[in-house]
Amino acid sequence: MATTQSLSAADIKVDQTQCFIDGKWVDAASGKTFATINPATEQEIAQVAEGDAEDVDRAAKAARKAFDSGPWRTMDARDRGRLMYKLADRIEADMEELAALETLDNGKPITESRTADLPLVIDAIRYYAGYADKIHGSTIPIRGNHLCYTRREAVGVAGQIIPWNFPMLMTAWKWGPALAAGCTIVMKPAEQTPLTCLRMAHLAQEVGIPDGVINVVPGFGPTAGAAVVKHPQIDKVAFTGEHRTAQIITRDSAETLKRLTFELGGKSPNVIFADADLDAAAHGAYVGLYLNQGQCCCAGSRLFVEKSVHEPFMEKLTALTSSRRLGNPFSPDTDQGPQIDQAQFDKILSYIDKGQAEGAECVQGGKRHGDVGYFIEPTIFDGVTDQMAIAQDEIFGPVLSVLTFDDHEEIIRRANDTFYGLAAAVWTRDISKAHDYAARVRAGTVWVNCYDVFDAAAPFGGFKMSGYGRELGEEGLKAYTESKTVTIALG
Ligand code: TXE
Repeated sequence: MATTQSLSAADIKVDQTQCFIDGKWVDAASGKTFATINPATEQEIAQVAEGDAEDVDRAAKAARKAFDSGPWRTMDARDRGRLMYKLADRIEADMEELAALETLDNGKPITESRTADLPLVIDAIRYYAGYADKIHGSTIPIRGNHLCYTRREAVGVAGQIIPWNFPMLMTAWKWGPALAAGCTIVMKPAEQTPLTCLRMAHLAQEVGIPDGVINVVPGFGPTAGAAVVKHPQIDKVAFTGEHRTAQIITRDSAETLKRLTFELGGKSPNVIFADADLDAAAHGAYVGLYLNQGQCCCAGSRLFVEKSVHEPFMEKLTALTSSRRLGNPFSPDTDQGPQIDQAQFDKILSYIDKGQAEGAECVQGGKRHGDVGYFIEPTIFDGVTDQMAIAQDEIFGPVLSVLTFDDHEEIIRRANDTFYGLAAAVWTRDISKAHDYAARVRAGTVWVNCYDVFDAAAPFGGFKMSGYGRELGEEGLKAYTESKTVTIALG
């Protein structure tokens, strides 16, 4: 393969485009395919099998068999862990190729694929591999002459539905705990970005993860996704995406009472107090919003700046934003690639129009970049007020809303004035202020004097409409287990 210096879309091999069911690569039962598009060029990369209910049914039956009759759940837990370590090693060995495939399908800059996505993917799988043989219950002293203990057992077949913003990372965050717990998997990757998930399935087979343990059915949400949600042999659904889709999933899964975990959107408040290190805070605000073209569920898209430092802070932030280089995601100098597709591109531009119409001041960007590919200039709106659409809605693009505040009590109230609750951040040198904010802000993750710090060991998930359940860490693992209580009469 060419080095990333000279890499272009034509150099990247796209070998897996079919459904992966019971260890076999197969066309969709309908024979239908759909195009996956390179968002930097708007050109088709490949045709991919368009799975539907029939394919999901075959995948669910294969996963059920692999769970009920083994070998996965019945395998020595330490051997399961060993296969997961092998998968992580295999991904590491193919890191350059996987990073390039991710950049091709998603548009994210190659430097980010290589230095952020891939290392986090490998870390998540290794972290959970280490858990495989450490999942256990406890003994409980109950009344009478009894021995009572709990077992932590795999929940069964896990249906996993993921979005397009971090395709490989979302695959790893979902496969890691499921595999460690002994679950088998039916995954539906996002229709915009199926390629790296399919490549990972190929690598899983190569390292010896048994047939039927991991099944991947590419396709669309209302067809393949809905079939996963409704399938009676699937025990749990783990979903990352929009809250409206989660509401549909909740309704569709009611019949079979699936265990559900949801990681949804956000409108995360990033609060800069006047006593903060303003250089660090400006950098945190910049990364916290623009990372991944602004397509992060935890993007710090409501930036609150204490009024007394608004001017110097904005100077630093706009200087950083002006230095941002947009363009070919395969260039190692590129900071920002295209948005994922036409629909997201149109949605973001419509919010830029709304911001202008509502009277916010667009101090940077605000337009399409170039005339090919879904590129949008990094955009900053100043003078935003709480009720404007750009302060309320998840834009999921490189559009930052700047608001100002005067005091501590006011900012706690305003930070919480959203129906989301995924993440929040605060920048201050005052430890009491930081602790008070961390305790009172209603969000699943709070960053103090930092942003976007992720670790496979630290739980991640939302309050309110940002979801329920947690991914990562021990809590993420528990979501793939059931607790069983065993009571034995003694004599
Ligand atoms: O999400 P969807 P979309 C937010 C973000 C974005 C908006 C729309 O604001 O602008 O959602 O993005 C599958 N049954 N986030 O339309 O539709 C779908 O095929 C079962 C935040 O891409 O939620 C895909 O695999 N599955 C978010 C996955 O759900 C269904 C990341 C996500 O798609 C389905 C992405 C159905 N009825 C978007 N309908 C985050 N939290 O990071 C769709 N899907």
